[in-house]
Amino acid sequence: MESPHYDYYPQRKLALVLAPFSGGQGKSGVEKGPEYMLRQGLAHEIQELGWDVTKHEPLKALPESDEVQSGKVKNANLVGEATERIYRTNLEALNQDSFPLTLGGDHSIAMGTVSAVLGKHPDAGLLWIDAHADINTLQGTESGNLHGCPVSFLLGLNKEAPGKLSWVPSKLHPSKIVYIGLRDLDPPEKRIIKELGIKAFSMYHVDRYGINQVIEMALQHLGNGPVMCSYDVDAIDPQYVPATGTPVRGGLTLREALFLVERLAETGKLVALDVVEVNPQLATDDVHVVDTINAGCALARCALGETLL
Ligand SMILES: [Mn+2]
Repeated sequence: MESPHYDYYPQRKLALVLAPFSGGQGKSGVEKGPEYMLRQGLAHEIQELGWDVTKHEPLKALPESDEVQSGKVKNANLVGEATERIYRTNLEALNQDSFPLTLGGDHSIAMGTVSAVLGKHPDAGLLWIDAHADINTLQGTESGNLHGCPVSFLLGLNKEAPGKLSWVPSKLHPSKIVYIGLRDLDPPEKRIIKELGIKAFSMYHVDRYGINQVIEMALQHLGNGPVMCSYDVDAIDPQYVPATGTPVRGGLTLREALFLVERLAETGKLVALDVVEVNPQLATDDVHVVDTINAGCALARCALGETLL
């Protein structure tokens, strides 16, 4: 493997953005993800890879709960407030030529991180690695949990965004997102993906072509511009990552999961990374916590230049 370089970050500055947020779903504990990954030594490990790391906490003093409920969607104002703060922090980092690494938190935070990348790089492609498509609309969502909806907001599929969610600029074009790892979609989500012609590699495609060809096809689809990766750890099989809110069996092996980000790093085109849905509180024993936190940290390190040789 070629030693990773970063076309957009010759100075190797990195903004570590902590997003301890759980308002996009119903299980508590996912807000502990960043703290656990930091305690594992992640910031230091990233420094060892040659990055100059600054820490950012945009969600300090965030209201604890949402007073207003909008229809069947839960915590619209809270999610709106949190994601807008994350957006501002990430955009500022990008404008200062810092790589934003955002640690979640649930996946609703990607409304902020992806919008920031598209604000800085309007031609950026988005790689969404996940067991779920997270593309439910306000009409389509069964649960009302906004962590299942960020992509629909980014694409502008909701005519009217409730409450404080109205800030989301919806600049993502359907041709600029590619999914990898899908295996648990709601029927309306499958319809949207087909109708919009969104490139999606499910676990079927991983089995059919192998992970190497899947990532090459995904990169080819996104073109030669900058690439952001929003990585939901539930893309990885629960055998390796048990402590996450919505585990689905039959996922990526740990090596496949790490290979994806190793390969992304190798392209030199990576501009931002989210690692989300790490929930140490859902572990049934200490081994589960350790496995999950280790996997989350390894994803970040591999994306930031760690190689096996
Ligand atoms: Mn997700």
